[in-house]
Amino acid sequence: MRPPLGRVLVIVPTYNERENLEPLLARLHVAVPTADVLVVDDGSPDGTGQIADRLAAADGRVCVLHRREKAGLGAAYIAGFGWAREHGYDVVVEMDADGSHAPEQLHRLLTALEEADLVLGSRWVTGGEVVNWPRSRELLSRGGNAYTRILLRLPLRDATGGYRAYRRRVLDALPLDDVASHGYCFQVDLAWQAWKAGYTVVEVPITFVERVRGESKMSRAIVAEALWRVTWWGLRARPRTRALG
Ligand SMILES: Nc1nc2c(ncn2[C@@H]2O[C@H](COP(=O)(O)OP(=O)(O)OP(=O)(O)O)[C@@H](O)[C@H]2O)c(=O)[nH]1
Ligand SMILES: [Mg+2]
Repeated sequence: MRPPLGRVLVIVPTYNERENLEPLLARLHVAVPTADVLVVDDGSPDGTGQIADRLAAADGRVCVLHRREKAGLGAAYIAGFGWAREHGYDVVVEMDADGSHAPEQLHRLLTALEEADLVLGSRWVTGGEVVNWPRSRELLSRGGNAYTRILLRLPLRDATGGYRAYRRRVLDALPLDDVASHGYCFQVDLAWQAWKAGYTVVEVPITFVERVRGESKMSRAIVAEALWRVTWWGLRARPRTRALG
């Protein structure tokens, strides 16, 4: 039976996630058997794309979008969103491949989406938590979110997180072709645009577990991009906000 929300597509972007993809999809199929999956692989040198093809051949719920080279998380999701729209999905979920986003908690996001347009899995609301993060990483995430909240006046605790569920109408309305953000700020960008457009954005607590296998793609460049873009958006929006207020 389909959930009342309609057809659900979980997009999983991958770059060198050879050890993580198969166990993640196995967990997802158990947790939400009605959800379909789109793996968006950016030509992973470690063969993740071939593993995804094998999983797709064995299970009709899985499809793969192969992209030639590593072009960043944002671009992978934009391509995945386009695919979801072409294939008529009603709900689109973002989920990392590394196991940090528990498929077992997806039902929380989908339940909340019944009363919302965009649901963010949040580490920094009551009940949310992070497992196995060094203090430095926690400070970076909390600090980045506080900066975003203040500068953009965006009333969200975890706008940088990447475990979320969109209703199709939000993706239809946002100017996805113009989104230039790559890393974490891609997540901020979409949450901010959805919120500015008047959509209902809610947060539900999640338990985020640091990756156990494979390498992080987090880099100084990703943090720097988030910092300058959020600062730029905030400064650009401020005079207008004041003039309106
Ligand atoms: N297709 C694609 N996927 C990417 C790219 N960069 C990262 N990913 C995937 O995006 C997800 C998040 O990347 P991670 O490396 O886990 O980044 P992170 O969660 O911020 O960092 P850690 O907490 O250290 O794991 C993972 O599924 C990655 O494989 C990219 O350029 N292209
Ligand atoms: Mg990760």
